[in-house]
Amino acid sequence: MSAVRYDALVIGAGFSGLYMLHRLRELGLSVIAVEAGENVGGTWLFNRYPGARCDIESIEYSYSFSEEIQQEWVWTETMPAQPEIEAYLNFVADKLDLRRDIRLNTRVTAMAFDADEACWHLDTDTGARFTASHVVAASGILSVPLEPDVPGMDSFDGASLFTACWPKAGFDLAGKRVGVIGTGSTGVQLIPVVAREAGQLTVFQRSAAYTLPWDVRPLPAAELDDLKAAYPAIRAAQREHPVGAARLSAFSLLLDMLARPPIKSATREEQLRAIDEHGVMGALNWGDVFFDIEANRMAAKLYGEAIARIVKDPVTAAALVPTHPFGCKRPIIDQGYYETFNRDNVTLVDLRSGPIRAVTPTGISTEQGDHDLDVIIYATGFDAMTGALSRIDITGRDGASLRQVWQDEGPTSYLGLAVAGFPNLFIVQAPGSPSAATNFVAALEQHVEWIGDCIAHLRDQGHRTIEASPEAQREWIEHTTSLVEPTVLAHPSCNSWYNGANVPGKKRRYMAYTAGIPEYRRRCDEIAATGYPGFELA
Ligand code: NA7
Repeated sequence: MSAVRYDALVIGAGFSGLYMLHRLRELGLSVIAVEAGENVGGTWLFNRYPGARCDIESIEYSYSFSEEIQQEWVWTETMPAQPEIEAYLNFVADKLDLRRDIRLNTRVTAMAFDADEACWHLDTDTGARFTASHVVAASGILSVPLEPDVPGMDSFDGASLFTACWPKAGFDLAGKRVGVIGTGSTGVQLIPVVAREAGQLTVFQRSAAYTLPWDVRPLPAAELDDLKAAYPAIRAAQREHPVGAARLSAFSLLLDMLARPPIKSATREEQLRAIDEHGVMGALNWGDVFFDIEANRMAAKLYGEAIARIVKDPVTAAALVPTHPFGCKRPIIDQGYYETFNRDNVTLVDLRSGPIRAVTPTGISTEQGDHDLDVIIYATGFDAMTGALSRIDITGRDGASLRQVWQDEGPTSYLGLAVAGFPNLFIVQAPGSPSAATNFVAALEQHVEWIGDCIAHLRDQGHRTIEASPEAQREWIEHTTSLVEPTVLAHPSCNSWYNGANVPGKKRRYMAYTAGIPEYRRRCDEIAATGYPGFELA
C-alpha cells in the first residue's frame, strides 16, 4: 500500500492522543491518529479490571481546554471508576468529531526518519503505511504490561487473567479459588472487589504496599452543578498547583506532608496520637519522611502499628508492613484494603518468606507450599514511560535506534518532550517530564498545547525540522536527576517503575520531573519565547 503524507501523525488515541489530534486539526494541519486498540481510551480502555479507578478527583482528572465539554459531561463519583472515564473519552471523541481521523486496530510497528524529505515513514501491522512531517507519540506511560517472569504460566489449566487486558465481557469469579499476583496500585484496587466475589482469594505479595484509605462517594447532581459553576476558580487553582490537582488527592497529601513537623522530634505520645486520629495515614504524615531515610523507617514502623489495629491476625498484619521507603512507589489510595484481610475467604502469602517457584497446571507452587486455584490474576505492572516506544522500531537520524539509545544511555530526553537524534518526533510525557509525578491530564494538556504551538511555529517560520541537542538533553537529565537526589527517591532500596527497577536490564533513573507543573510550564514557555534554545531548527 502506498503511503499517504500528513503534516502530523499522532500515535495513540487515549487521553493525550485525542487532545493532540484535536489541537493539531484546529491549527489547520492535516493530521491522523493511529491507535492499536479497538476503540479510543488508551489506558482507560484496556485496564477494565474490577475496582479500576482514578486516584484524582474527576473534576480535576478531565480536560480543561473545552468549557463545553466540562459543562456537558456528568461525573457521578468524586473519583471516577474506569467505565466512566472510558465513556467520557468516547464522549469527547464524538463531541469533537475525532473518529474520522483515527485509524483503530492499527499498531505502528516501525518508523524511520527521512532526512532528505524531512519526514517520518511509518509502518503498521495492518500493512497501511503513513508519511508525516511530524510524529507525536501519545502512546502512554503505562501502556505496556510487563510480562510476569513466573515459570510455568502457560501450563496452568485454569483461567489466567491480566489486569491490563481484562476481558471486555468481564469474568465471573463467583465461587472460584482465585490467586492474585501483585500488590501495587492495581492489586490494591482489585483485591477488595475480588474478595467479595470469589469463593476463596489468595494474595501473593512480593512487596507490601503503603496504601491510604480513601472515601470515594457519589457526586450528587446539585454538588456537581456547584462545582461546574466554580470551574474557573478550580482550573486556576489546578494550574498553579505543583501536581496539577489542587483538591485533595494522594499527591496533594504528599505535598502537604512537607509542611508537617518531623517524626524524629515527635514524642511517642505524639506519634500514637497521629495514628489514633488518622490511622495509617497519620503514621506517614511527617515533614521529614521524604528527605531522611531514618525518619522514613520510623514512619514505616508506626505504619505497621496502625495496620495491626485493623488486621486481626498478627502474622498477616506483620506481613502487610512494607520494607521499602515510603514515597518511592506511587502513593496508593484504597477502599477497604486492609479490612479485606480479616475476611474468612482471604489468605495472604508473603513471598518474602519464600518466593513463587512456578505456576503449575493446578495452581501456584511457592517455597512455602502449593496453592490450588481456578483462576490466576496477574497484576504485575508495566514497562513504564519508555515501554511503548521501545517496542516500535524507531530509526532516527543516521540510523540511530531509540530503543538502543534508551538502553545505552538510560531513559533520556530533552524537556521530557524530544530525544536528540530523532528530529520532528515529539513525545507526550517522555521520561524527564512531570507526567507520573503529577495529575496526568493536567500534565498532558500542557504538553499537547506546547507541542501544537511549536509545530505551528515551525510551519509559520518555514522550518522543516526541529531536533533536540545532545548537550541540552544531558543538562536536562542532570537537572531532573538533581531534583530527586536529596530525597528518599534516590535511596538504593527504592525500587519501582518510576526508576525502571521493575524491568530486568532497564537502566535505572528516576523518570519523572519533580519540580511541579507550574515550574515546568515556565521553563517550556521561556524556551518557546526565546527561539527554542536547546533545539536546532532547520
Ligand atoms: P506496580 O505498581 O508496578 O505493581 C506491580 C506489582 O506486581 C508489585 O507488587 C510487584 O512486586 C508485583 N510483581 C511483579 N512481578 C512479580 C512476580 N514475578 N512475582 C510476584 N510479584 C510480582 O504496577 P501496578 O499495575 O499495580 O500500578 C502501576 C501504576 O498504574 C500505578 O502506579 C498507577 O499509576 C496506575 P514488587 O513491588 O516488584 O516486589
